Amino acid sequence: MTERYVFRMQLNDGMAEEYQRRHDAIWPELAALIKDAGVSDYSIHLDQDTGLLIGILTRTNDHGMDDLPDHPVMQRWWAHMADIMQTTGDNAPVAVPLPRVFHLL
Ligand code: RM4
Repeated sequence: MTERYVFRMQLNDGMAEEYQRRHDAIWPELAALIKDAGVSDYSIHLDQDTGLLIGILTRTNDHGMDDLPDHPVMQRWWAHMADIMQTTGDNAPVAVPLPRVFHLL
């Protein structure tokens, strides 16, 4: 069984090109880490007016996403991204879950 998981993050002003550039060069070890945690079909969309980032992914019910923040590769990626995103202070991006309010199949 899987579920969709949707969350928001916030990009700093003027950083859209840089954010795109860094994600075009996503580290293979980061992609592998995320996939190995049971995540697939992961997209991030950008509101170019406000810098709002919306992450949308599918994850297995027994996903290991909760362990990712402590992983060295994740920690390194977040340190790499911290200058262009809103963070909680320890490099982790502010990431707020967005509950579903509508679904048409
Ligand atoms: C984002 C942010 C997220 C990560 C993606 C790949 O900018 O760092 O935590 O899952 O990149």
